[in-house]
Amino acid sequence: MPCVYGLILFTQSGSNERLKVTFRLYGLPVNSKQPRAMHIHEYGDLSKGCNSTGGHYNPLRINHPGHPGDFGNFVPKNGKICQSRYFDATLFGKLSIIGRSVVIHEGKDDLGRGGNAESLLNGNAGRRLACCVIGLGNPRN
Ligand SMILES: *[C@@H]1O[C@H](CO)[C@@H](O)[C@H](O)[C@H]1NC(C)=O
Ligand SMILES: [Cu+2]
Ligand SMILES: [Zn+2]
Repeated sequence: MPCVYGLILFTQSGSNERLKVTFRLYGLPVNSKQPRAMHIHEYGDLSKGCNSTGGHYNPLRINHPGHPGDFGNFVPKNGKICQSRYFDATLFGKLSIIGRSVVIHEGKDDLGRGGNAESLLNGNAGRRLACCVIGLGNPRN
């Protein structure tokens, strides 16, 4: 399994602004164009590695890929994923993602079109390569 490492930065200037997510991930196979799914998972619990982060964070009890942390698929370039995108997840209020986790998967997210029950839960994205807990950063940095 590749050793994926790096940083994911979440910034949102207010509860009515969109969340900007900057991915800087390294360590994927250099010559692979394999799309990798990324999601926010329910628990910030790494006691059994990425396996203890639970399923997708799904506060509104809806189907995949409608979850706030369904980031979709990322195709690495030279083993790296370096990009910023806006998403509907939030750092504010009851639906805050702080304390939850991000998981990058081995495979591609079928975006709910896989034709089975798992597809509407997790997009059949396969094994978990790496994960991290979403914590608070110092605003003065
Ligand atoms: C997590 O689950 C995978 C797949 O079931 C397994 O291969 C792996 O050993 C597990 N890792 C840990 C840390 O439990
Ligand atoms: Cu996931
Ligand atoms: Zn999902």
